[in-house]
Amino acid sequence: MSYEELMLRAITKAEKFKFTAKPNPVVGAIIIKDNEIISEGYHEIFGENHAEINAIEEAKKLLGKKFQSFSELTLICTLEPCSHKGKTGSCADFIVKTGIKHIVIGAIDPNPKVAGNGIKILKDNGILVEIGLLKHLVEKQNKFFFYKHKNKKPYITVKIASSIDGKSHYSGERVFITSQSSRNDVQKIRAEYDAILTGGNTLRNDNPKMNARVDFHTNQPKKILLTNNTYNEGFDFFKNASVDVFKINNLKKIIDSYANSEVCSILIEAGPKLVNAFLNEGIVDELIVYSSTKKLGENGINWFYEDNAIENYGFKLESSYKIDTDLKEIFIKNE
Ligand code: AOF
Ligand code: ZN
Repeated sequence: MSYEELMLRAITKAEKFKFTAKPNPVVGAIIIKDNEIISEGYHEIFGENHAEINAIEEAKKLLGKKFQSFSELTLICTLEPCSHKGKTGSCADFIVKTGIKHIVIGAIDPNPKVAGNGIKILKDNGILVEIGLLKHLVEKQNKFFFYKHKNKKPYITVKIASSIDGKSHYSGERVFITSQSSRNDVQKIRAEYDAILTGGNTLRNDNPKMNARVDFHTNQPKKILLTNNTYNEGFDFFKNASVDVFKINNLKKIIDSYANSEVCSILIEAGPKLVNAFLNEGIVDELIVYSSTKKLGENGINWFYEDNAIENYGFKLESSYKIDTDLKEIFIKNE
């Protein structure tokens, strides 16, 4: 296998751990001798071993059997090995100690704690380092992680469900507008995000749980509540969850306060007032609209006040497809 084929294998197999590694990036590492794979490792679970450590531990079991010294081996890893002593220790230092002499890296880690420092440790210790193989795939695979560090803010998506006449709900009442299949789709989207944000009105009207109810293992999103009123922690939203609560004033500041946290992406599920306030601030990157064929009529509350509000907020349609009789449209900020 060529280095490129091996890198592709590491990227592909790392993807399996997307929901249990988040908000960390998924990372894969493969150790080879000449053209033979000696071992593989992945960052499987948030807070646990990084990919390189898993690969090295596996290789150690074969020392003296399949190879005589780590200096005979090449390590291929999708992301730059970390330099910081985070939850599990520095991968770069760990690699140096093994005596590996050749490393092929996909993308440089954009986390300011690492950002080239891992590569420096490797090079300073006489390791031959090649950088950038299939970099774009690694960046795409960890879209939220790269976005957060590049833009110093998490990726923000707003999700709304609309009736055919553009309404959100009846005043103070919970209604299900879209089909069960669309609502299942929302659960999967929740699982992809690091945090879910809602407002006090939605909390009081709907008593939503806002967790990801999916049939696979996922790290549950953290929760964020924006409210100017007193609230009661008896709401389902607070059950088994860590919740950050903010007063609604400077939305941009609230989002920016996550720049140095582990949160790389936030899904906003709120009512028209808060959703429009976020869109007005220009800090939303993506808008997902589920539209049903149901009509709410005159007593329904409008999502938007203009017909072409979404375009006026600067979004363009990225994709559109049917879910049962509903329509799911994804809009991306036009930059
Ligand atoms: C690696 N290999 O497999 C991963 C890396 O909190 P920690 O200690 O788990 O560190 C998380 C950070 O480490 C994460 O933000 C990213 O910069 C890097 N991820 N690095 O060498 C890995 N998952
Ligand atoms: Zn590491």
